[in-house]
Formats: sequence, structure tokens, C-alpha cells
Amino acid sequence: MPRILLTGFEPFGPWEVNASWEAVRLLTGRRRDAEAALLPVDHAAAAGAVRELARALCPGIVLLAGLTPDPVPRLERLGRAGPLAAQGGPPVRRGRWPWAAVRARVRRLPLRHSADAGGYVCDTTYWAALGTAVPLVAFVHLPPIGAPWPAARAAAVLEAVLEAAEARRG
Ligand code: PCA
Repeated sequence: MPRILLTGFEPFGPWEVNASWEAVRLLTGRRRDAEAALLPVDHAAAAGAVRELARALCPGIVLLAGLTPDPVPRLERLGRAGPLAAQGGPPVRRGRWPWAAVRARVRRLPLRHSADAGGYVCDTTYWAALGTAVPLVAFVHLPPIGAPWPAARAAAVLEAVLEAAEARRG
């Protein structure tokens, strides 16, 4: 069983590639203990997929990633139900991650801690993942793939965030 589930999203809007999936694929290729899942950009479908993956794989860690036009990656600390509020549960859930350990680890890479995951599918998918029993769950928003952010650098951000949680688990 993989200990770690990494998720990225399909392309959407004006983007022909989604940086999150490119980074997740690269990182998963380097690890034996991780499984990658590609999520659809649809509130209900992505939430359903992430719940089903958590149930089927029972990972100890879920790190979700998505694309944002921001120039700097963001570590999201809150997930909101938004249009999925009718599914029940609290409207806002807190991410479960050793936040301070992340700061120590990514010192050489730009990363902002954020309390607003944007209100779109990333936000609701994070909220759904936080409704599962998985002990460690966080979300990283990555900039579009381009000159300052080739896929390898985006993957390095994800890896540093992931390593902070792994160090915690020992
Ligand atoms: N970004 C969108 C949805 C999928 C993705 O990669 C978001 O920020 O909600």
C-alpha cells in the first residue's frame, strides 16, 4: 500500500498543461511509496475521487496540488466547502501538516503560507480531503509552468513540503 497519495488536476481554463500534474508526476516517479492521482476540475467529481482514493489506499499522507496564476507557490492552510456545503460538515476545515517544519525546509524556495485557497475546485477538493481520516493533509498551489517555474522546480517545492511531513512521521 502506498503511504503517500499525491494529486494534481487536469488542465482547465486557458492552461494547456496543469503545473500540478506535471510536478506530481515527476515527484511520484522518484518515489516507491507514493501514488499519483489526476483529478477532474469539477467540484463534486474531484471531491468524490479524493474520498474514494483515501478509502481505498488508506494513505498516511495526502498532498494535493493545483495550479494558480500567482507567481509564487502557496501552501494552503484552509479548505472551504463552498458549493459542496450541502454535503454537510463544517464550512471550513484546517489543513493538518507540520507548518513550521515546512518553513524550515523550503528556505531556499519561495513559498507563501495562505489562508485562502481561492474558492474554486482546489478549495473544495482540499475541504473534501480534510473530511477523511487521513492524518496528514495539505494543499500546494503552484504557478504555471514557464521560465521561472519549470516542472522540476515546481516538483522540488512539493518535495520539500512532503519531506516536512515525512520527517514528522519518522
Ligand atoms: N486550479 C484550480 C482548480 C484546478 C487547478 O489546478 C483552483 O485553484 O481551484
